[in-house]
Amino acid sequence: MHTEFRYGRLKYLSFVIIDIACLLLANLISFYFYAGIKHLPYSFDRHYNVMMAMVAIDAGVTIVFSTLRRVLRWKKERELYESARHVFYSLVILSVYLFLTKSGSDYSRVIVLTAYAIDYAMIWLGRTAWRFLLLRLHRKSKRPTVLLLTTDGFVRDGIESLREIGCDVKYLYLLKNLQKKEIDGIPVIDDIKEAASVLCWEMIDRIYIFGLDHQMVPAYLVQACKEMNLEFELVDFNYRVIDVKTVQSKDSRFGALSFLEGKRDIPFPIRRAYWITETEADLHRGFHAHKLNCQLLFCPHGCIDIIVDDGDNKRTVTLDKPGKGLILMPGLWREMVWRESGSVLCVLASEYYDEQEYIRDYNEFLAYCQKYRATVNHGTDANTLLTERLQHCY
Ligand code: T46
Repeated sequence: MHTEFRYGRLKYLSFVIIDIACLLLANLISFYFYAGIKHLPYSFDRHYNVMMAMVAIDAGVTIVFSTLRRVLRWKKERELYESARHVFYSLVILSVYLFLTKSGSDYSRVIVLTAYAIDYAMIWLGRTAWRFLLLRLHRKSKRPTVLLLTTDGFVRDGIESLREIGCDVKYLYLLKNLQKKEIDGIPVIDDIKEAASVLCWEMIDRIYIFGLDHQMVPAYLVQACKEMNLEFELVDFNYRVIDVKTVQSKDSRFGALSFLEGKRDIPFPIRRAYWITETEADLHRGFHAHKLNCQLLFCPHGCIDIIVDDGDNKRTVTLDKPGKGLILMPGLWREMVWRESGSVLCVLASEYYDEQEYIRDYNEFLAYCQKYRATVNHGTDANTLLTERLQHCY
């Protein structure tokens, strides 16, 4: 609840006040129906204590059972469910309270039950109407506001790519944050629950993923987005050359040490590592694409060309030093050409070896690209094959 409150203080409080106002009004209506207008003050005086208990319980239920979590963005069916949950818990707690204080017989049960029944209808209507109003009043900026989900290694590229497509990056969520509070003036959120609260209460328009395998998207956020009817979007990313951090020893006899860190440099879970050795110059390998497998290639010794083909364009990346890496996301045809004999190719992969997941026929690969370009329509900047994989998030 505190994260909800932190990012939407006034909005959150306004919902609490509406709930309490609905409850008080429901009680008055219930007195009226039960005792009639003449006896209203009398019924009111008699029920004052229990009504105050109901108000206290109402506020307590909101806090303890988080019945307002994501209220601003949730769907209509969820409104019905959460309102029912709220009233049900309140009723149960009130019954226990009356039972323990042995004061149940002091109040009319019909009034209490009718009040809760009316309260259910009223908070449902009240929350819906208030939410509608708040969303209407929310002034949309010309550029869509975005929460960007990425890794440390890609954050600047991600911000840049989003700016290029006209988005305003309001918050960052990094898979492994190096205790940075902000990057380029954009606040970094540490906690996944806070990220979900920001999306809700600050009414962020979109959530973008830059360069992550779908398995790296936190399940909590996937669930939260589902609840808020918000879909993940992608900024284009199908391959990327990265700098592998390298520590060069002062004394040249000690050589150099290069290292890669999961979640920071590698945007997918590592399930497999393999390396290709004992090679001759001008060796050609590869000639396939992957449907799921994400990989990071590097050459700690020698020189190897990697020809990357996305079905439309071919690019060559030369891995000629240990401090250079190439990330290949699925849906890319690759060919490796050994420029020097004895060159070593090392690969970190997101999937276990599975021949079914390879596409080894080039025409089949082109048809595969074509199929997704034709069927997936998910924003102009998103790579269609990546988008397809992102469906796994849901
Ligand atoms: C890729 C490039 C960069 C296994 O049994 N387990 C494994 O983990 C791998 C990678 C391969 N194999 C077997 C399958 C074949 O019988 O090793 C044999 C050679 O495999 P392949 O012809 O696929 O090797 P390359 O060099 O063409 O491709 C490899 C990877 O397979 C591929 O994923 O992207 O390196």
